[in-house]
Amino acid sequence: MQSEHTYYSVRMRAAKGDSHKNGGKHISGGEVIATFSELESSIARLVEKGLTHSRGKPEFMNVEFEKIEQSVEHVAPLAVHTNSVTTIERGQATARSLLTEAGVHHNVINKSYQVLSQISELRGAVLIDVHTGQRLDDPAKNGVRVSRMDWPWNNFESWAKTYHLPQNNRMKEALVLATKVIHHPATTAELCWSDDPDYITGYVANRALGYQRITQLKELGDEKGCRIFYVDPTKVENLDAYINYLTRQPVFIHWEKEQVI
Ligand code: WAQ
Ligand code: MG
Ligand code: MG
Ligand code: MG
Repeated sequence: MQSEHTYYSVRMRAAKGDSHKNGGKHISGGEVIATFSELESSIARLVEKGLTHSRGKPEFMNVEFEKIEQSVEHVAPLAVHTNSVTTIERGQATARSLLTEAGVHHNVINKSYQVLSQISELRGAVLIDVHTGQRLDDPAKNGVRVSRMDWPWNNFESWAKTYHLPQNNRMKEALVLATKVIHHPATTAELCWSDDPDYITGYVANRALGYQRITQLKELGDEKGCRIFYVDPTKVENLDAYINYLTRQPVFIHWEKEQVI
């Protein structure tokens, strides 16, 4: 059974025109953790995700796996709340007020939206200094891609049933990412909406507020997405250590039934 305790990080990225490095259009990405026996099906699912994406037909795809040497950390999922809104204006106002509640000053929120408006294409997350509003990550890299996180399906399924939430793979992926990112003490909050033209729900996440879905943050058909991590640099030794956590530390989401009353 030794082999079932060995995990592999599996990653996919798909682009159109050329690879991301050479300025291609980001189509899709995906990252999961698999055991050796799950590798084949995990890879097949990621390839299908990239090949059938609403952002278009890829002309470049890279799929890779590598054995994980670090031990996997188990983290409980953030609590999910849904804020239903009927207009983008209400949705964006809700996002701003949740970010304020999370401790992000409105000047910093404004600065981060300015940074966002100057970016045409993202494949990962933008890191914003929560004290100054300055961008911390290297703009040449088009965002930091969080990796090495997953939520075993059975545990996710019983969680979703208990809370009467849809067993929606997109929400699962986003909640897994948000839970991992917020688990780091230097993350103050996250703001996200999809770059997929057919998906307009996004969220604000924070330790105290949990995962706050907002049902409309952009226009249907819009291919511009957003993922911002508001970072407190005084809570980590240096930026490399923070990015290393995001990209290298393996995390499994794990929900315990006993947590429910
Ligand atoms: N690490 C960092 N950034 C990422 C990652 C990742 N693993 N995956 C995606 N991004 C960035 C990237 O810049 C994309 O452009 C942007 O986020 C949006 O990614 O109903 O589907 O995968 O509760 O299109 C949220 C709401 C859905 C789900 C978010 O994002 C719900 C979504 P997408
Ligand atoms: Mg994607
Ligand atoms: Mg995704
Ligand atoms: Mg997308």
